[in-house]
Amino acid sequence: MRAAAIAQPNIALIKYWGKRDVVRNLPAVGSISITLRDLFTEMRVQLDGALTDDQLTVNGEPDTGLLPRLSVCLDRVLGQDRDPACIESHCNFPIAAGLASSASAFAALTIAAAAAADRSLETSELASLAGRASGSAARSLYGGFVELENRADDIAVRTLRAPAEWPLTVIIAITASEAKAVGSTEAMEMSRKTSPFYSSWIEQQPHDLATARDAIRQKDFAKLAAVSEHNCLKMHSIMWASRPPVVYWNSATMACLGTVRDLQAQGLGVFFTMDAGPQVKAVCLPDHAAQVSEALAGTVGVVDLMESGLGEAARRITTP
Ligand code: 2P0
Repeated sequence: MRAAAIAQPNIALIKYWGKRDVVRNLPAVGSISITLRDLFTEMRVQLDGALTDDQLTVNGEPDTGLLPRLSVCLDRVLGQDRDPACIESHCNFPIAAGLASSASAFAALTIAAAAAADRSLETSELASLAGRASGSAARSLYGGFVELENRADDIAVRTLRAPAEWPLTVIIAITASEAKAVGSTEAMEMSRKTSPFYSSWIEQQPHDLATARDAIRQKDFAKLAAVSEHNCLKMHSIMWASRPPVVYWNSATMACLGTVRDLQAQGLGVFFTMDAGPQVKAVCLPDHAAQVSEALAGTVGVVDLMESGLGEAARRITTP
C-alpha cells in the first residue's frame, strides 16, 4: 500500500485560461505545452488504515495548506471509502509562484495513489483524473511537446513530438519567489466573468493551436516563437482588462522581456512566455542557451535562474 511517482512541470506555449465547467474542472480551450526535464515533484503515498486523517509533508515539513486539494484528488482516484494516506512531497523549485508546481504535484500524486492501491489505469485515465485536480496536470502525464484537446465531456491528451526529436532549452528567470497573491483558478474565473476580451480569446484559440501544431511538426522555431509570444500576451491582456485587474508581472518581468527582444534582434533563437506569476520562461535553441542565460542573469531584478531541457512523462518510481 505504498508507492512513489515523479512528475515534471510543464510550460504552456498555447495557454489554458478559463474553464467551461468549473465543477468538473474542464478547460474552456485546448492547450499545447512542453514538459520539462530538470524540475520535478516526487510524491510518495502510503495508504494506512491505522491513520485517522490524511497527512502531508512538503520537503520534510508538515503542510496543511495544500492537503485538502490532495485529499480530494485521492478520493477521485481511489474512491471516498479509501484508507487515509500519508503523503510525502519533494519539490526542487518554488511552489505556487507560477512555475506549474500544481501540474507536477497532481500528476505525480495521481500515479502514486493508483499504484499504492494496486490499480492499473491507462495514462489517458490518469490524465483525466489529474486534470480534474488541476487542468495543467493532465499534460504532465505526457512528455515532450504535448497537446490537450477538449472532448465532449472530457479531455484527450497526446504527445505531438518526443523531447529528443526537437530538444529545446528553457531558461527560467525567477523575479520573485513568494507565492502569488491571486491563484490561477480564481483569476481564470475573474477573466471569464468580467474581461471584455474573453470571448475573442475563446474564438481565436483553435487558430493559435493549429499554428503551433504546424510549427512543432515542421520544427519551425520562428513560427512557434511568434504564436507562443502572441498567445501568452493575449492571455495576460485578458487578465489586465478584467475587473478587478489581475497583473502577475513586476518590473523585472518587463526587463526580462526587453532582454529577450534584444537577444532576438541579435539573431538568437529565443522567445518568452509567462504564466500565472512574474517569472519569465525563455525557450531557446540549445546552442543559444548560454548567451540567453547570461543575458537574463544580468537583467535588473532577476534573483535566480533555472535551466531545463525537455523531459519525459510522469512515471512511477521505486522507493528505497
Ligand atoms: C497553463 N496556467 O496552460 C496555464 C497558463 C497558468 C497560465 O494552467 O484551476 O493550476 O488548477 O485547473 O492548471 C495554471 O492553472 O489551474 C495554468 P486549475 P492550473 O499552464
